Amino acid sequence: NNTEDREWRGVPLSSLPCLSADNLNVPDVVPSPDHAVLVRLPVSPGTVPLPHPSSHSDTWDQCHVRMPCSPKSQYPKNKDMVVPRWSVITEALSRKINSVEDLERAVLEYNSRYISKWKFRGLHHLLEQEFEEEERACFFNKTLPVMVQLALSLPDLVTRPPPLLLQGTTHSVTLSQMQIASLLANAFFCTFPRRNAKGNDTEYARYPDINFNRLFFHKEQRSLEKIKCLLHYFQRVTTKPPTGTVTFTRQAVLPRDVPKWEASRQSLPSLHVSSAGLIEEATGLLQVDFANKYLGGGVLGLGCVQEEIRFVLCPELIISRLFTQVLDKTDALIITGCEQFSRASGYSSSFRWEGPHEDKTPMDQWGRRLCQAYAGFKVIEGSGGIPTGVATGNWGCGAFKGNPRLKALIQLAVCGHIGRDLAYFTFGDQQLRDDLFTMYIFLKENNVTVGELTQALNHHGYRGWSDGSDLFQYVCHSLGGSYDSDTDQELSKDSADVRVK
Ligand code: AR6
Repeated sequence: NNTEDREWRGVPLSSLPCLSADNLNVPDVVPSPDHAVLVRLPVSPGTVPLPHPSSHSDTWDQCHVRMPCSPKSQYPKNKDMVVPRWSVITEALSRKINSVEDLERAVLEYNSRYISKWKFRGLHHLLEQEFEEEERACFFNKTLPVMVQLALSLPDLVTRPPPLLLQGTTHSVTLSQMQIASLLANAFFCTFPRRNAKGNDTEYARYPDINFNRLFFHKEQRSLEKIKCLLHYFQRVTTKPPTGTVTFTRQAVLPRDVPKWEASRQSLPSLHVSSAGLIEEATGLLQVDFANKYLGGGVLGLGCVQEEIRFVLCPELIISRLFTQVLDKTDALIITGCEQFSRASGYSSSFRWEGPHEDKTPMDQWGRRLCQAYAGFKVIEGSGGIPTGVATGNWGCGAFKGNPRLKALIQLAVCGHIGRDLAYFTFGDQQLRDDLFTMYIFLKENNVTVGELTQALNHHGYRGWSDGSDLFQYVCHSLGGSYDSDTDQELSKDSADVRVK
């Protein structure tokens, strides 16, 4: 069909290499000092993986998640007596919970320091005012009791604490979806110790929040919609246990391994640029998370943009917050295998939960869905197959107020350097789609390398051309094109017509 009528430019999306049974561009799941596999291998398709080791083995130190069920987690019952905190948790959650007040009371029994601080106003509003009586009854009588069981099965399901993914290290953790569900149920009941205290000198100051108390506080509609996504997730995993696994890989690039971008002689990748479609719809590509350095950003607060929305549609992503120390500039987190449970519409304040999503993405032999969410583009060592294309968009250009034209060219250069194709979703912006495509044609026709493009971008920065509106014009000019600044008429040296923006 006619290019002008299409919502996309460049190569068709289907031509980009993607994850599939024929292209397993993911590393194998092999236990090693750098890969903690908490399930027993091999896993058999369609059955819930068994935990590994088979009986509980506790570790309570600074390199592992401090588990709520560890006997070392103590709680001052009164002035004179300290008891295992897990026994207080078990007792509090084993009583029948009929209302949000009951839930709040139970949670505060083992978080008594926060009695005057935590208020589950949002959860109250949703369950007691927005939900129909039937939905409310279903939650308190059916879903919640099974969620309690799921949370209290933690010592049987997660038989050793996951290691912390520390800054500067390359390390993976593989968990079953059911183990994640149990950990998330604990986050829902706010059982994780040492994760509530604030302040720079606290043990977990450099980790994201994990207990859900903050999410339950907010009454804004977008927060209630996020809670709906999470309640739907719990309803699903408590009625039909998921059978897959998920691998979380923290990948650190050492300073000496950071590419010399300006010297790169790689050519630019193939480009698909579209004003329609969303990153998460690009099945099989590496789906970029516009991440906060505290992974998940405001997912458990008021945040409701790309990252937070992705995290509530695929709640297993949230568990990365339990063990991922704040990301550094050259760190990436790669999550392979998560499932999407919900559908949604809108964005930010118009975000709405729209109902269940059946995720049909196929799995690999370890039960991981062939879906990867990336906060970084590097190919993981040990991955077979052809590097899959990257699905991305206006990274850094919403909450972080960056310039989409600059961010698009940076991502184009990075993909070129590492040999991945690029699918760029402009989130409805047709002008950006057309400008980017025209710029790309100019770069390709002039055989501009990654290094030359990077030099032009860096030079632009040094010269203080910072408002960005003239970036493509500048890049074109500095790479040998010419333009007439009076008429805004842009001509490349090979007379490609670059529309000026
Ligand atoms: N698919 C394609 N493009 C999208 C999508 C999507 N699903 N969602 C949004 N966009 P933003 P940032 C486009 O603001 O500036 C969070 O709190 C849309 O044009 O999420 O990097 C994180 O935790 C949007 O304006 O990314 C961080 O703290 C643009 O992408 C912070 O925000 C940028 O989306 C990151 O902010």
